[in-house]
Amino acid sequence: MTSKKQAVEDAFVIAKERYKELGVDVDAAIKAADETPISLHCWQGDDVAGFENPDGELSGGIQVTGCHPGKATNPAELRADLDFAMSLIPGKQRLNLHALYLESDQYVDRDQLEPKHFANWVKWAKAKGIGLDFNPSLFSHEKSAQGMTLSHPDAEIREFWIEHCKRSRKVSEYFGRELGTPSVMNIWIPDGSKDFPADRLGPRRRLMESLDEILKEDISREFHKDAVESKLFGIGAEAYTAGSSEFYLAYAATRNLLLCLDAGHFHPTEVISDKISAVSLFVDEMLLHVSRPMRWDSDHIVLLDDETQAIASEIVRCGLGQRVNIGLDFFDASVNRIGAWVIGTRNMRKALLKAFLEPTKLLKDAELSGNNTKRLALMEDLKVMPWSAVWDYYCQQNGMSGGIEWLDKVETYEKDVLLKRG
Ligand code: RNT
Ligand code: ZN
Repeated sequence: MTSKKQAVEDAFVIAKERYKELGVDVDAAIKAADETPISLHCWQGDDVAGFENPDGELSGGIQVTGCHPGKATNPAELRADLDFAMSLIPGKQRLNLHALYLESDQYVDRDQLEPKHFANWVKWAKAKGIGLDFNPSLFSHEKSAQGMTLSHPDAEIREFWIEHCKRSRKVSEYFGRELGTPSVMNIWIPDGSKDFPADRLGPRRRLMESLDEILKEDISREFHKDAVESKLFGIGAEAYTAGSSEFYLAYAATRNLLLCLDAGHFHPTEVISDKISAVSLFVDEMLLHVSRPMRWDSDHIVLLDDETQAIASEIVRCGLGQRVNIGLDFFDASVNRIGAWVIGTRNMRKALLKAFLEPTKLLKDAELSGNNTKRLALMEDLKVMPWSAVWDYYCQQNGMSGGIEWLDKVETYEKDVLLKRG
């Protein structure tokens, strides 16, 4: 009987032949998929709680549901869980941190944040050889309780959040300097209104002015990059959000910032895969929050579904690998949180591999020559090409299985580690 390892290799050889017929260089595709960084979001590990005030309430119109036991309750636990999750996912990874995940013996308010509060994260990232990304946290705080931060009519409250964002840029710059890879810092604010506002312009003007103030100091892109994230609505901000799509698209384009596209932040039939090409013509770089909205901005775990595939395919077809930063943004507390990271991140990586395995030129040639029958036939045929044999081989090369062998390990970890947490 052939060993499992041999079977994976045999299937790979056959798959390679099939792709060769289409002119696809499988080894190059594996390499490209492997080297595309995916930034894991720390907040899947503890339901967006963080360490500033772990018992505080999550607010700002976002919601985590579920009560699966064993969430990380301190930095050591979160890093252990991340180490474990990351060991089950192939390819280049980064970690995306929120300001809430600071470490200090005393309470540190948001306007007091300093790079030193993240020294342990930097040490950890250095040891792993990965980059860090960052986010100021403008929610879960008494000064955001009215659902307004940078657009608040009270100048004192705006000042507080401006200071928080300025300090966050310093933390982000510190990440970039220490780790030798720029940190992408994403500003998302919950600002909005539950019911129809009388003034839609005022908050947007104040938001624009606050952002301009935050961005005053020039920081080299070698270390730090600023991104802004739009949103259609939030819980309690159903009628209006100050930072809408038009607002931030124009803002990013005029201030030379990165635009963050979150898959759950648009009208239900709108998809970010269709926005990437358009935005690429006017904005240098993008950040993606790959997520899965279900009926609303529900932040479900990323699936290998049509939209995840379309996002990856757009990045590859448009040749935007260097200009699109891939981040994840989902939080599900109804399943094992490490399993959530592993499933969602592996799905993103699978989508990238499938995208790189595509004979893009064949498709585009068919389209250009007006042969849309061939285009459709090819696209459909690609769905049943043996990409999973390539995936299995790729995982095997990385010392892991392409299937769900990781699940046994996660279940053991749950029993031995997670369920023993207080
Ligand atoms: C909220 C935004 C934002 C957050 C994270 C925690 O709707 O998507 O990106 O999910 O910053
Ligand atoms: Zn997001």
